Amino acid sequence: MEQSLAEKFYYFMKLGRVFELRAKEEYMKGNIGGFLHLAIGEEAVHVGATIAFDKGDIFVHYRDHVYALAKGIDPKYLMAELFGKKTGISKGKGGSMHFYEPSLNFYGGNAIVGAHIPHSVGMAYARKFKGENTGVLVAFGDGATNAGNFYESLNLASLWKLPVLFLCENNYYAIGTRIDRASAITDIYLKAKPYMLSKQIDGMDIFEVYKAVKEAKEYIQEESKPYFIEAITYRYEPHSMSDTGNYRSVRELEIAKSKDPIEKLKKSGLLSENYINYIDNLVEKEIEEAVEFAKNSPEPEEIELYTDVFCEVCKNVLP
Ligand SMILES: Cc1ncc(C[n+]2csc(CCOP(=O)(O)OP(=O)(O)O)c2C)c(N)n1
Repeated sequence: MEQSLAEKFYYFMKLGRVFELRAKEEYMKGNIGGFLHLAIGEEAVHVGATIAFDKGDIFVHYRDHVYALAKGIDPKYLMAELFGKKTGISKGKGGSMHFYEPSLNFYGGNAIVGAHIPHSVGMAYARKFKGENTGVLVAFGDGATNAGNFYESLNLASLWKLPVLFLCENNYYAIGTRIDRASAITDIYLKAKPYMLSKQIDGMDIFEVYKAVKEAKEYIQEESKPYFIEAITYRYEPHSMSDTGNYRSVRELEIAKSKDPIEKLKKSGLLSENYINYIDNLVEKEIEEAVEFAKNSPEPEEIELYTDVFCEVCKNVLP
């Protein structure tokens, strides 16, 4: 059990890292436009949580690539989305921040900080109302927990006993602002404590993330109550491609990288050298194919500018 899980973790963390390193390269070449937020260093949280949450609904912020890959979306369609191509997972219209695949219960990719937290609570309400018991997970950064809608969401989820797991990725920064310059409470899980069960975990250890999310999922489903996890993590890259990242010292980065989740998993002794080499080669090949697919895909047609912009069903809501 441990070994097969470890193998799955390694595959998805490596896939995520190679996907993002390649996306960075293609961005520098001008093949990808708009924003690009990388999650390199945070893979244990993104992969561990997604796999542990299994078939439930997942809402994430703009740092969405690794979550989408771990949810099982083909890297080809994700890379094509970054390239703005018709074959992209959101028809090439959303780009990096708007991956979306409702058939896999993956609801983005959201660009506005914290805006998806109330959406996830709405989804949990709808699921409960319909008697569906799959659970909802919402992931966001530490910066998002300073916004008003974060507290409104905790309040309603607690008041209405909704099965939602709030997952905060505390990577210490909101763009270039360090957590202690923006938040009066820096142990983020304490912000949720008055509302629900809440804990802090090591987000660089994928087994710890997996175990905590799995237990939380069982709890929210069985009790129909919300739960909060703060995962301590770190992003190695600047906030986005347009950020120089010069607000962090070389030493700070070195310390963070010494806790690398992929290296940590390798050292667990659960993976054979053969398996690691096999996956390393496989992932390089998969990402190469994804880039070729993206390059060779057509641009969206002009008419796409007008599709999926307004909700057709909603037209009938107002008289
Ligand atoms: C409502 C809103 N305000 C500001 C921004 C600009 N912005 C984009 S990301 C970001 C920082 C958010 O940091 P955090 O929630 O910690 O997530 P992280 O990027 O660290 O993963 C800000 C201020 C935005 N997108 N939306």
